[in-house]
Amino acid sequence: MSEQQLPQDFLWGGAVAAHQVEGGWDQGGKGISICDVLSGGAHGVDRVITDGVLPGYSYPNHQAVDFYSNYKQDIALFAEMGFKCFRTSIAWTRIFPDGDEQQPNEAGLQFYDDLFDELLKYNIEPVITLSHFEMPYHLVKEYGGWLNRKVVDFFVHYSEVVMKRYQAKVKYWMTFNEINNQRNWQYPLFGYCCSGVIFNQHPNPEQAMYQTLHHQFVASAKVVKLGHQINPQFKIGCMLALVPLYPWSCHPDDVMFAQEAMRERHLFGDVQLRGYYPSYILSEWARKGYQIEMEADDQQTLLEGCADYLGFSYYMSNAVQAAARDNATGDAIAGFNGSVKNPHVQASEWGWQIDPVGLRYTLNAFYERYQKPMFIVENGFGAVDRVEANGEINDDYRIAYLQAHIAQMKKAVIEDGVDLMGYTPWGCIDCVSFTTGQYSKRYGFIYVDKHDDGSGSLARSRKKSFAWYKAVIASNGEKI
Ligand code: P53
Repeated sequence: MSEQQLPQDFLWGGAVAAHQVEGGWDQGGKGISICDVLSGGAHGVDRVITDGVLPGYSYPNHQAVDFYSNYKQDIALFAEMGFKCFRTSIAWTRIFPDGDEQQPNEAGLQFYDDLFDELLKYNIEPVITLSHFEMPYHLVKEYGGWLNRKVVDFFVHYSEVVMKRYQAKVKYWMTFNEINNQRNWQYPLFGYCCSGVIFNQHPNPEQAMYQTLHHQFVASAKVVKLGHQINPQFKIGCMLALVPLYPWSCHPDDVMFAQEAMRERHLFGDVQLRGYYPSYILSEWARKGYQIEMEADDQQTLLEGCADYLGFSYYMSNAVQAAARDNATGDAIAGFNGSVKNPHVQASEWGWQIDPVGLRYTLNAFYERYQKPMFIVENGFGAVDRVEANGEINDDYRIAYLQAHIAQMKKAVIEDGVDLMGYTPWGCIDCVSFTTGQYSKRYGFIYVDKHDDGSGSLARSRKKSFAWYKAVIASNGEKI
């Protein structure tokens, strides 16, 4: 590698998740997943978690952008942009519709065989998340989600089936998408989508959150270990939402408070990449009197199942202030205690604070901490796009956002020496927003004609950013 360039094998690509693009929610023997019971919302209007699929609600994930039927055409467009990899997830409910079966659903397995073959046809590496907010609804109703230890075995069984089946097709895996979102337990959607648990419904919500997490940490470690036995070439990562929490000021109280607040991020990497619970969390549990149930060999399991790399999403930074430490807003994005608006950065229409330098800062902070390869598996700009009379979509704002972030990413790799595997912008094709359920919050290089009221032809078209990103990849990031 020349010192001025990104590595030649750098994995440029794009990212989505099964439930946000596939649709076909009841096709091919698929079971109901937790995102099939989420209504549509908007900025400031929460999605409703309904008790099963009910009449009178609209469920945007049921159809999404119908990638289930259109994946061949969509992958051809990814190939046209020059993708080296494509990140998506396997919908657990296509493989085990209820989650607690012994035998998998062959039609679901075949679907992903075909999908991966289509990618490999163009030399696009699949990068696969095992659990991206789409656990079987049955496991929530019957078992209470991940708070129940039995779910560990169901997940390990599912993971074993798919890792064995696709061992010759998929090399890059991740266990749980944004496992740390549920740390914001005040906001029901996060606990529900990460784990199928609404923490506020438990007498001690925070303790329930840590117990739930413990089960996922153990499951993640078991899957990493098992995956390496199935195919020693596998690279299995953890996946965190990395929103750095800056100190509001250089007042020592703010700096100390920001360090404490960052434990809301660090805990997850500390356990999954180092293999043990850090001292600060053990002290917190002792101080609060929390009893987290663990089995005798769990500590050994965590040590033996350290993830190979840190996959992460980066969209924004946040700031925290010691004096505001008791304000928990319960807000989806800035819901942490002490969160305050940063006056030095702009925000998107949805209030996500735009901070490209924060990406370089994050890459360095986490590389210094773990010394393991990193992979930016989500980054992007959710915006309303306008189709011109001539059909063009001039998304210069999206190009500007990605350009600025890629420039900082290059500094982190080239000037700072961070070991970075690749970059997959989020929602490379327009898809259903996770937090709001909207179609109108778009991220794609590829526009999909689909709207919040459910109308639209589902036709695909190339935005201005499509040609721009194609040139970025072709020049390995030289031309941005
Ligand atoms: P939407 C918070 C902070 C960073 C990333 O989100 C986040 C969140 C919300 O959990 O989520 C990721 O569609 C998530 C994707 C999601 C994407 O961000 O609400 O992994 O599933 O679509 C963008 O704009």
